[in-house]
Amino acid sequence: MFQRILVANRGEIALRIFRACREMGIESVAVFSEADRGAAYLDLADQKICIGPPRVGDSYLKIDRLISAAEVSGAEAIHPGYGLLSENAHFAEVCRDCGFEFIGPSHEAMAMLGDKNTARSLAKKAGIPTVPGSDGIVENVDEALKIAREFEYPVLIKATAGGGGRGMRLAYSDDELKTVFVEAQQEAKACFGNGDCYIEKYIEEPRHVEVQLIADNYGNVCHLFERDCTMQRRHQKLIEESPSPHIGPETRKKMCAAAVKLVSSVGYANAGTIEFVVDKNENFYFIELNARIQVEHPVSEMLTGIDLIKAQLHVAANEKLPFTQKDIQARGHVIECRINAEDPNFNFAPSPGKITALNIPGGYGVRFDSHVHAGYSVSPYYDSMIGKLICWGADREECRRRMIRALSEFRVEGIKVSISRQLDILNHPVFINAQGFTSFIEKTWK
Ligand code: MV4
Repeated sequence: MFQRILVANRGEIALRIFRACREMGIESVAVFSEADRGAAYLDLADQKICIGPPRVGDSYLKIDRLISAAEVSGAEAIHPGYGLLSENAHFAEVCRDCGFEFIGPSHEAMAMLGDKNTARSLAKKAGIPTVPGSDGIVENVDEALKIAREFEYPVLIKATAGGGGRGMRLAYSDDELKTVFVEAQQEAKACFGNGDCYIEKYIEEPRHVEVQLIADNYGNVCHLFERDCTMQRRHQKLIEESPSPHIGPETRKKMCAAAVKLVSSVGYANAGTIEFVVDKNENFYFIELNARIQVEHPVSEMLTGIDLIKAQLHVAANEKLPFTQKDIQARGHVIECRINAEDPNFNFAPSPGKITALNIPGGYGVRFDSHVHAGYSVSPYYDSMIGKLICWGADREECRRRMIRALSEFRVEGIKVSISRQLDILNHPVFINAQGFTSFIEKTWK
């Protein structure tokens, strides 16, 4: 196992990794920008190195500075966290070429599965249900029209270099398709440097369900069941839960088996998440694979009792997974609410500033993963998420009530937070009766 790991990230996920390292007797190295200088969470690492000015492009995304920090600190491995460079295959390759273990999948697997069209083809080849649609990249509008007529509207145009909702366009008719197809290609070219798009039939009233996976270098692949992420606003997940209330045990079994089969078929190692859309008849379809640890990983940890960050470190150190699938049992129900420094009465606009007072909820079955504290200044330079409130309950209703109680205890002064909307959702009959789909929030609240 490693003696020292550099965490190429910031905030709550950096702290999450420092903590796992501390428990494993591994030294951790923090990096920070000038905007994060003095943040208390940095002192929970064993070393901290300034890597530049506040803008991520001048600090947290600077591969040369991260590698230099790893070099001078004597780190043997680098954990990318999520976001930032976590799915940048070039960064993973540079880490390896410079003699550092990248704590994640190989850069080859990352590049292959990060291309959405390739991932879709690999899923098809592995016999995983995929959405009806084009057989590969669609070159022009005429081809797009032919495919849309074959699979019937509405259809989704997706950028192969996109993901997470970026570079997606919906079309309900030939006229719409003629416009949005070109727009999608142009946006993808501008955003990702690759304008290639493919087309899928749009699964209406979709539920978004993803399966957590962890695989080692010896062919052992385990799932930690699913997470339901249907409660989203503009592709920002607000509430995640497990088990999903939208699928039954049979669908769960098939979905988790499909996820394991796909990852086993492509020789993927470390943590990953396979995303599916589920229609109202519980049919599920492969959408994409996320080759990183995700924000919502604590949901799966609280459901199964498995520490995913520690599992990642074991895999990266070329050890076998310290558990097998039969050791992994789901117990109870888990709900996670992301706590964002955003003003729900001001269209969720970011609300940076100094936290002058903070009361963090607690009690049985309540976990708060956060790097903030009273006196901490939420920076305008970075993502507005200041923490994640995760609750466990013996069943969904106990868990829902516990989350409502915990959110109601949460007190913060100096910034606005997005809690009121989450309380609205948790108290809404559509959520309580699990009748929601991905557009529920945007359709219910303006
Ligand atoms: C879909 C879909 C319905 N049909 N694909 C969006 C980003 C990526 N993570 C998966 N996404 C979807 N792909 C087909 N063929 C529904 C989603 C989806 C979604 C779409 C529009 C607006 C919000 C959404 C939230 C979750 C999933």
